Amino acid sequence: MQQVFNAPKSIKKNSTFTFCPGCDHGVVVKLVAQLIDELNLQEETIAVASSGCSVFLYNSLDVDCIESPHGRACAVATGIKRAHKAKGKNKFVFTYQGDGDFASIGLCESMHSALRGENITTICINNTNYGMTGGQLGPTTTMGQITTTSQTGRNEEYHGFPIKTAEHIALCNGTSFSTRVALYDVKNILNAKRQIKKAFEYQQKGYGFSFVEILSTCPTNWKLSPQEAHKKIEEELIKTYPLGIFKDIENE
Ligand SMILES: Cc1ncc(C[n+]2csc(CCOP(=O)(O)OP(=O)(O)O)c2C)c(N)n1
Repeated sequence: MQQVFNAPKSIKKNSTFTFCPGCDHGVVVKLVAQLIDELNLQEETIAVASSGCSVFLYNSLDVDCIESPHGRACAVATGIKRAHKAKGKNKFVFTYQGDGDFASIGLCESMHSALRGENITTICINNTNYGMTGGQLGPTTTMGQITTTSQTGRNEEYHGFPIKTAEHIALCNGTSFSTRVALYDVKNILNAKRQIKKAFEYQQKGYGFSFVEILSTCPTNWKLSPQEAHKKIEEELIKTYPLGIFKDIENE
C-alpha cells in the first residue's frame, strides 16, 4: 500500500476513496479532516453520513461515524446531539450528505432541523443529480440539464424548478450560518475551508444550525472530464447557484 504523506490525522491510514476520478468529494473529505485536526475535534466528533456517494465516509474519516437512512441524516444527528447533551456531554455532530438526500427525500427533516435551530452542522454536496444511483434528475438539477430521467433536459412544465438550498435554509430562524461554496480553483478551495471552519465554530459556540452547500463535480454522470466539469461549475452552475454567504448570525 502506498504511504500517504502529510495526510490529516483524522484521515484513516491506508484508506482508499471510492469516489469517481475527478469528483470533488475527496477534496471536501480532506478539508473536513484538516479542520477536525485544527479544531482538535477528533475525539468528540460524531459524523453522520447518508445514502449516496457520502456513504463510505467511515472508510476515510477516523472519527466516530454512523450511517443514516436516505434523507434522515439531520434527524439522526439531532437525536445523537440531544441524547449526549441530556447526559451532560457535548459531542461535535455534523452530517455529510448529498443534495438529493438533504433537499429531496430529506427536505422535511433538513428544514425542520434548521427551523428548530438544532446545534448541528450540515455539509451538503450539490452535484445536481442523484450521483450514486446513476445520475437521475434530482432537486438541484438545473433547467435544461440532461440526466438519465430527463433525457431532453429539465423543463419547467414537467419537472418544475430546482431548489436553491442555501438560500432556503438561510430563511429559517434557527439557522446561524448558511453559505454556498465551490472548489474549481485554489482560491475557492481555501474559501470553502474558511466557510466550513466557521460553520464548525458556530456549532462550538452553540449558535444553532450551520450549513455549507458545496458545488461539486460529477464527471461520470455529467459525462465530462474532471477539467470540463470544473469549468462547467465556474462558467455555468454558479449562474443558477451563486456563491456567497446567505446568513451569518454574527454579521446581522
Ligand atoms: C429510502 C431510499 N430510497 C432510495 C434509495 C436509493 N438511493 C440510494 S443513494 C440515492 C441517491 C443519492 O443522491 P444524493 O443524495 O444527491 O447523493 P449523491 O449520490 O449524488 O452524492 C438513492 C435514490 C435508498 N437508499 N433509500
